[in-house]
Amino acid sequence: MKVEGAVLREISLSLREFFEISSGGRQHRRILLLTLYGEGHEAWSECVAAEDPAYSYETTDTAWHILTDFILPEVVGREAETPGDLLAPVSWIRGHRMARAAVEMGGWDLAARMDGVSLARKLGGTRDRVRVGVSVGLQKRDEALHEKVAGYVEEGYARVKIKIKPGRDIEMLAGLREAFPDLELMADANSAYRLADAPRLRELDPLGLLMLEQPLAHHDLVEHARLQEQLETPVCLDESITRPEDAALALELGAGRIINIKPGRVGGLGPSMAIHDLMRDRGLAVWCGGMLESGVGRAHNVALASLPGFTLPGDISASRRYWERDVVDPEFVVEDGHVRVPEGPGMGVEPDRERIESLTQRVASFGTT
Ligand code: OSB
Ligand code: MG
Repeated sequence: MKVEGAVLREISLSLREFFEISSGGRQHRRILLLTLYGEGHEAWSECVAAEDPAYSYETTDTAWHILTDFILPEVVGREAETPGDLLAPVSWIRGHRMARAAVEMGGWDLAARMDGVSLARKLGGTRDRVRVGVSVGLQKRDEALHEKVAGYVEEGYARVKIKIKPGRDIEMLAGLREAFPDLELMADANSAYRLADAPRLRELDPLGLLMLEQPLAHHDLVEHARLQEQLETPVCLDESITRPEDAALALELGAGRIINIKPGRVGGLGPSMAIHDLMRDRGLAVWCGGMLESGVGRAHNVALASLPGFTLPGDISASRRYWERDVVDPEFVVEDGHVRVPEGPGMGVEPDRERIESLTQRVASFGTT
């Protein structure tokens, strides 16, 4: 495949609701959308870097810098065998996987369009709809949390994930469990704890959580293994896993039993599938995480989640959970706890070019577009 041109745009989108995790909150998103032109097709992808360097060291601005100053000038105009090979000329760049992933994922959308198949089919997806959950940000009061969760249960989400931090954890979750005894419930700490908190985290065990996501710092794989030894609740890794090699090491150490795969975090769909395969070979479950994406990123996530090893509901919620109006048509909807996997060519939903144009804050173009 040859990428003849590329356009990188930053769009501004406001979340319908403030979203808070242990490291801080956000209302507005500054999202990078990438369009690749080649072989008579137009392919789309999204960079999941956030506004601040809390979840990852990458930000919207570092990704813009790495993409426009280093990656896109090298990738545009070159021939490549596979989407992953598009990045071969910039393999010397250290880290910056979210920036890299945007190009790789655009490459997959292009490859699927060249074959005239859906992205899900191109990746080897086997489902026509995927089970989905919702991620609920920290709420100041339990009443607000219960109300929010009740609303999502009403909308049919297959599981609910609750953000926690010290001071908003055991008692809050125990109250929620009492109110929703049969709900598929899990918690995500976004690295808010230390191994010394193990005795406290053990109090989660009686609550029957599906899993505890990323309790400790991203580098603390050995500490996660020590924690998992003391917990019945399965530990799920998110921030800790940025490469297939991290996943292999985590399994070797026993640092967790589940992995949340976010293609942006691990450098794209190729590495995501490698982690999926590694886990599946060992009979372990993965699920697809989210980064408050627009519909473009969500379309890629849905395609990935259609692979057979994604046996747990993903953080893939309806467009309405995030935005007053999404930037793709049709928007994503949740029915009976599932999102339908688009069947059209490539990511299978149409970018709303007029709306994207009206939300655009800056543009950089490369090659023939
Ligand atoms: O840790 O999974 C996370 C959002 C931003 C950054 C990190 C995380 C999240 C979420 C939201 O939990 C998932 C979604 O997009 O719905
Ligand atoms: Mg997480």
